[in-house]
Amino acid sequence: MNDTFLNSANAPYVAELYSKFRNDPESVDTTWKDFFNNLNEDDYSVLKDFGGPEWKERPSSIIDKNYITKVIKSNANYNSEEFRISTLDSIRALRLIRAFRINGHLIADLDPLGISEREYPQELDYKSYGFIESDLEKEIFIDGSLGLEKGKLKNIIKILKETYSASIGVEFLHIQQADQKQWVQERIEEVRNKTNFTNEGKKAIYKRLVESELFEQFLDKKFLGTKRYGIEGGEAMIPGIEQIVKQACLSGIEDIIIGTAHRGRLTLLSSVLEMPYKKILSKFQGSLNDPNEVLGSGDVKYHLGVSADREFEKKKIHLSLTSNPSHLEAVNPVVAGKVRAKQTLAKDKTTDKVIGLLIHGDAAIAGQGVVAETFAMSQLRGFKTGGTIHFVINNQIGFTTMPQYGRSAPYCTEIAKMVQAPIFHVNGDDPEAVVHVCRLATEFRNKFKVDVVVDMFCYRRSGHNEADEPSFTQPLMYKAIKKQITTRKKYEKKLIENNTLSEEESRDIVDSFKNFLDKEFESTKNYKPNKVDWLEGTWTGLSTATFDARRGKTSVKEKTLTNVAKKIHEIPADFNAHRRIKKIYGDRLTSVINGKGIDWATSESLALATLLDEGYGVRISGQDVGRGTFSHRHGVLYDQENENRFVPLRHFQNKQGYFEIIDSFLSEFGVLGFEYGYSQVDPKTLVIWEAQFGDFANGAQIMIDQFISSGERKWLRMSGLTMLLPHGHEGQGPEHTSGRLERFLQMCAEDNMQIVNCTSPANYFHVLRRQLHRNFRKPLIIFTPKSTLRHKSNVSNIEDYINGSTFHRILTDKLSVKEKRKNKRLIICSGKIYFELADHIAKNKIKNLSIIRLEQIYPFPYENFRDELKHYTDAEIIWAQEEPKNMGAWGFVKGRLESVMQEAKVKQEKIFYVGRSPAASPAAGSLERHLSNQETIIKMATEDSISKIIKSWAGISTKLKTNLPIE
Ligand SMILES: Cc1ncc(C[n+]2csc(CCOP(=O)(O)OP(=O)(O)O)c2C)c(N)n1
Repeated sequence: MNDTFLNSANAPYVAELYSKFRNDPESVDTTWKDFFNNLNEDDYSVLKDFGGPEWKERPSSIIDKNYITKVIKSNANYNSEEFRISTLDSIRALRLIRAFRINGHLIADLDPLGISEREYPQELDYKSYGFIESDLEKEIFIDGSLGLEKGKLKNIIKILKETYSASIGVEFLHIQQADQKQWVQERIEEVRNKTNFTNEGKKAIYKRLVESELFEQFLDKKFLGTKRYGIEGGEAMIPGIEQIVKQACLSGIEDIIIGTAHRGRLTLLSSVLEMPYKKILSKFQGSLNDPNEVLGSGDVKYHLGVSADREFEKKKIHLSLTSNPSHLEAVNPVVAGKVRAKQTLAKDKTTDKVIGLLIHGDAAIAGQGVVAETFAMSQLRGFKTGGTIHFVINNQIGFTTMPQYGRSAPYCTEIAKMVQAPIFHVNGDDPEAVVHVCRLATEFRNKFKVDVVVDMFCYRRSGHNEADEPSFTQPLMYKAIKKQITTRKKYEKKLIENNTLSEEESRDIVDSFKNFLDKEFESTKNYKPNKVDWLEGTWTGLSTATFDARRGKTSVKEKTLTNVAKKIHEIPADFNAHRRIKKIYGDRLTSVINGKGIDWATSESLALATLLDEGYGVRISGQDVGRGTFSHRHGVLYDQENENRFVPLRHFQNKQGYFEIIDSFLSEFGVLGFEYGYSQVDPKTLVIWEAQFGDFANGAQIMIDQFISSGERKWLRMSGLTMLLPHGHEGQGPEHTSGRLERFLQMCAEDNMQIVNCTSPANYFHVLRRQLHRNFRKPLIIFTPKSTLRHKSNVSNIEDYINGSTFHRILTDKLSVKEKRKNKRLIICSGKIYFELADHIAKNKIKNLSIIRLEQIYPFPYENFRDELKHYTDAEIIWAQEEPKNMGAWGFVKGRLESVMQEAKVKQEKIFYVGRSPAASPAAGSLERHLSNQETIIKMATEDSISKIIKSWAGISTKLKTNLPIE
């Protein structure tokens, strides 16, 4: 009888009949014709899958046409009514199976509280397919699906529920890659999505649960009301993460960089990173012995970064938990950047040695845009890391906001589908299931090198923090939570019931851990933390910054400069570069050889090439940086015949540092975070991020606030990240004008970063090289030119690059002291306006006037100014800027300059302002207005008397009908 029904041999027969029918309905027997005609669209697609899903390779015996014909000929029953009915049953059952694979997760038992209401989807009801109750006992052929040739309908449903709708719900059929889909399906169906743990394995899970539950309880008791964002209700995360670490280690991964949410961080530190309990406890007691506290301004306990070495079966793995700000999810791209840098340093091209692990909250992963940015970069050439493992502590609430008000999609993980990541939803009250999916997720990442997500449904036993009263806003949920037995106790009961654990044993485990905690608490009294470990590994040899001029040795030998220049401007003979680029490259090289007129872009490539020549690495990323937004860089050339790329700095000589130049995707927050992370791992690579226009850095403000400007103080982690922000008033309207210099300056304190606005290519050369030629690292923000990239005076000569030349924090006119003293007016300015002032002065032959350019605005060069201002004690001193008065450097420099003027004994007490009036928008919309304003500023600064300048301000104030000074 077997042969008469659908099986792997005759399934292709039906499929073939069907395809014949599709081509020509008359070509098949009339009863088959009726049969096919009566099927619906879904049935058709199942028919197409007969013999296995389309992605699966079929055994050759099945697709062998001769074999099929033989089988068919030897059996007359193929055309019988009985065969047709059994085929129809098979089609229905296979449709049901498919429905479970797609949507079985919708009825999975995911919520430990069981309070979320869900409808039973019709498509998961066997009756929707035309089966009736009595069919449950019917034997149905299912063509090898679920590993079965045939089975009773009720058994098929049972297997489906176990596999797709028990404690685990899997979303994977959105994946387009056939092999990935097949892998997930096979891995879960062959074991019914369950690992049969050994007794030892079960006890290990139990111990982790004990540790997390009891440690949090202990903290609660000892430090009542202190915020710690406990994991209670989501304890299964700990054995889950432990499994990820173990599996990763056993498969050869040597490093995991972890970014985590606030929730459960302390238990993660103690249990997975094995940070001594006494150390955590001493933090709670506010230990002042901790060098981390003494050097920096410190941070709260649940933000600190830590690293640890773990060992499994004699294999070692290094874990580093990245310090993070409170700003949820902001750490994600930082982790990705760190992973990429570690992979590069370890020459881990196949991404088999270093991985990223991100732990999220459910509200945060659904709400924060940076999550999408991090997924979006996960497979891009310049940013990919071979897949991140994501773990969501889905406690079904965000502070006081319920999921239905916190996201538009049914799951919080929907965003992961943008990269077709498989998503394993799992009930956090089934710790074995959590560990099982964590293993699958790790194996999946390691096999396919793409992102994967575990979404652990759990609950939050207390309020948002331990001092919060949750029933103000979620009274019903918290009634249910009060009644909820802990995950550990539930699991303990299960293990005792199935004789894995005796009651005595469990009591022993609990008691001995309690005693251990008591002892650890006791020993905090004598606890002395170890020295700060922040300058080890790749940071060895570096130290903290000093307060001298800190020039670094940045000049190079003339021979080196010209040699390097020749190599980086050489275009291979067989590469068809664009005609104009050949000319540009030729002109650049000539300028270096002649030692005259070296422009901005040439200077930049010389700075990078000389660093590479010295063995340092360089990485530049940002939108369209290869060519350069202003078509000035040409760091990547394209063959005009075949579009092949040629990156001159990448291979200009055999022995050189690693160079990457990456046209980033259209993100600022994510990319800047990534580059910051990269810079934290590798201090010997100059990491540069360039904004398309400076104003777009506002999209990355979170990175600037929480990491770049404050990271060293908060977490003692230095970064030499360099940001290039094109900035300047050029009549292009409010946007594209301002890199918001004022905001950066407002954040400057405690030597946290460097703000530079260079007006000479040589100074740009030195400031870039200086980043790696000192024994400390500081973020460097450079406000860069746009139209003045090509200004005739924005060029340097070779002597400014060689023979001990250095970066200059201020640039002064080349005048003798006598000439300086004679000058009646001194204009101090910063950036592009210098060229306009100098042009106007030259054109109009204006005499008795000097200009000082402030090239490094922070750290403010007090001493240089003091020494220089001594020559201008009788002069009128003006600050000129093109930005509106409430923007640019004015607010920052005014007080500083006045205090230096006082020190230099300058007669004038207050510095005069010449520039645009305060404005809401950075620049005027029309070009005419811009030009006329610009002209007024230039003329006022160079020609108008001081009394006229003062009057003009008074005029504005009258116009505004206010007596208040306009400041
Ligand atoms: C960007 C940002 N916005 C707001 C907050 C304040 N905040 C801290 S935790 C939290 C709720 C987070 O919910 P969820 O991600 O579900 O994690 P849970 O606290 O439930 O573990 C909020 C709104 C923050 N830290 N970061």
